[in-house]
Amino acid sequence: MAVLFYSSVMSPEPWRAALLSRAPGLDFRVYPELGRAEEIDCLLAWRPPPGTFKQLPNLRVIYATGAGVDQLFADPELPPDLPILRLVDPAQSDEMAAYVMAVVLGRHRGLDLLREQQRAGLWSFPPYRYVTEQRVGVMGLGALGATVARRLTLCGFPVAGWSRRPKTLAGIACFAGEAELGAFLARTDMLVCLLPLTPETDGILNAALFARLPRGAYVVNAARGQHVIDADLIAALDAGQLSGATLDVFRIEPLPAEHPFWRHPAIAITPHVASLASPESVADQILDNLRRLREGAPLLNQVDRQAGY
Ligand code: NDP
Ligand code: OXD
Repeated sequence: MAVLFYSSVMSPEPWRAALLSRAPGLDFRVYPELGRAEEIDCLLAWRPPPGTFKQLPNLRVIYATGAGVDQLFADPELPPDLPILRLVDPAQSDEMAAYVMAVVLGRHRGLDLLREQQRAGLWSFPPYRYVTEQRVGVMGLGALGATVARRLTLCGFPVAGWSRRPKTLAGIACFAGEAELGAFLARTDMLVCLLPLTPETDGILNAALFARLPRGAYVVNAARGQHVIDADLIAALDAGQLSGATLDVFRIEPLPAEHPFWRHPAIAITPHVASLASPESVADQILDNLRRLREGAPLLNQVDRQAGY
């Protein structure tokens, strides 16, 4: 069984090391060194270059090197009937929780403002808000969102979550579907987006949604840039409907130099660094799925092509 690895951003070496230390016999190849292409069963990739699928006549499975798979669906050459697998990595969920906690806590305690005061030599008490008064809402209660929501409750924030299907999570007010979106937004002072990008969620962070948040709400998007209607976000910030936003993901990455987000005083930008899957932490699940593929057993963490995630 041969695995072909491709990434334009990650080195193959940690992946090779993590997989081969556990399965020394694994045939691990790195694009564009395909060898005998007909031997390749599994493509392990983020955004394979155009034409890749045509070169792999006996491909049996496509494995995303991350949690999101929208980048694969965006490929017009994606074979229509091959299983798509994604990584569900507890280490990546911890990393995402660390990122969201850093943003939420920093914003909650006004660290940017305090640093500005320090630069001005100013000793002044900004208005105080208790954690119990800062209502956080997490859109998406999947592998990442559920971990983030749980972690936030440990700080004492009142936390709610919104998902497609109804859920029960201890200590979290759970809302589901379009019918409950309004109630979820109305009680949310800090909104964290951890939705997958699908036809249903494309452009969901738009003017109409911002208007349903309490005035002065804060938005954190660590999911995908296409969730945000950029002009609507800027308009909501300029009108004071939103007080600020932290964005980790963008419609075009790297964010073009001329994009107004770079210079907006109420926007904080991070360059798609919120979390990364760890090869060491996911190697066992990849090898388990390769074994399942060999034995014809059901595959784990398979994407529902109908739902798009
Ligand atoms: P999951 O598939 O585990 O969870 C997705 C969640 O979103 C589920 O709770 C699902 O609901 C919910 N959802 C999907 N569609 C809708 C909808 N139409 N309405 C309401 N809720 C919906 O995904 P992950 O948690 O693993 O990852 C989420 C996303 O985070 C990824 O797709 C990726 O885009 C992004 N990401 C960003 C990273 C970064 O560094 N910035 C790193 C990793 C991921 P239900 O539970 O009912 O299915
Ligand atoms: C992912 C990502 O989806 O890094 O894993 O964005």
